[in-house]
Amino acid sequence: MSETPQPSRATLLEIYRIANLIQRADDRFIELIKAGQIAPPYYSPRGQEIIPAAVSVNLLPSDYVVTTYRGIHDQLGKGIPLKPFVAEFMGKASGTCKGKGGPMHITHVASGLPVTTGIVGAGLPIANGLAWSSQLRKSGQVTVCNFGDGATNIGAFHEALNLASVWKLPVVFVCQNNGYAEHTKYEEGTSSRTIADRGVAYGMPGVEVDGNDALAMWAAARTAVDRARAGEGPTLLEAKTSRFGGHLLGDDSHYIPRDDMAQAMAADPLPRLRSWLIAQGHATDGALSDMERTNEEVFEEAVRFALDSPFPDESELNKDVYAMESAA
Ligand SMILES: Cc1ncc(C[n+]2csc(CCOP(=O)(O)OP(=O)(O)O)c2C)c(N)n1
Ligand SMILES: [Mg+2]
Repeated sequence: MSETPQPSRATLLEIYRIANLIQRADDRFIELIKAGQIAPPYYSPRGQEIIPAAVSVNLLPSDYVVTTYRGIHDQLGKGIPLKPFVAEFMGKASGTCKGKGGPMHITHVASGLPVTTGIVGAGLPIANGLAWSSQLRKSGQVTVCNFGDGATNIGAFHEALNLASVWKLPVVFVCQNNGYAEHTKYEEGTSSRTIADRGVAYGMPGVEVDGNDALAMWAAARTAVDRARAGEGPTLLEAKTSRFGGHLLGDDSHYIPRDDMAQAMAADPLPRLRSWLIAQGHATDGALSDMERTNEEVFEEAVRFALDSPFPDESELNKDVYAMESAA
């Protein structure tokens, strides 16, 4: 674990609680899919939980988070309410988007989650728009924009970083570098040694950080969020992490060397954080077990709520989809 600055004990426990909730959600979604109870396309964030957990404890409820199809960790980190979250994942009428977003487009404006996109790189210019709006309104809100390493080879990434820097937008770009874009290994698709270097090219701090180290991730996020909130402009964080499986559930990940996968899983950041919290005297094993049990119970309640909810009615098909001209 890295050294200073140090988050409070309460913050560390909150990071663990969020990361454990993400893991619980991920395990349960995979179980439900494998049992044939639901059949969504599923892009697991397993291995990447620490990033949103450590970023989100630095955010205010009014701040914005933009994410992608691999986004349940970011949504849970931002504090999306569990029942309508799980219902949206299952495409149910009681979901945050009335079942019309589905697993890849879970949004919830009230939680500060206005955009979840399946288009690689598309979130960045939209995040700039949100940040620009905050800047014009002088609202003090910060926008965190999450995306993968593959997204940094899309034109929109470069245009967005340039404009955010020129206009000193209050945005934190968080590249969750899991080493793969679908089946393509980082080195085979990306020319620069690090993604962080690309931030420097656009005149903003480009920070490489171990996204699996809760303290390092928390400190990097805190600096970037503070900088954005103070009106000093954007930061690009490159959070190094690992994907514990294929691109989506059902992909056997044959293209990832078995040794690499085994090594990543052996360094699972969650048990590492758990043992560290106990060793440092921040929590007892019993207290963490209680926390894990509570996460399991509240998540299970949300699963039951979602399974029992109906799908949207046919009459909902065109509602909230097109901007209709008023008949009056
Ligand atoms: C513009 C665009 N091109 C291609 C795709 C197909 N696609 C979906 S996910 C993905 C890989 C993205 O990798 P990365 O940005 O590293 O994110 P990760 O899946 O690793 O989180 C690709 C190429 C897409 N959705 N959008
Ligand atoms: Mg990736």
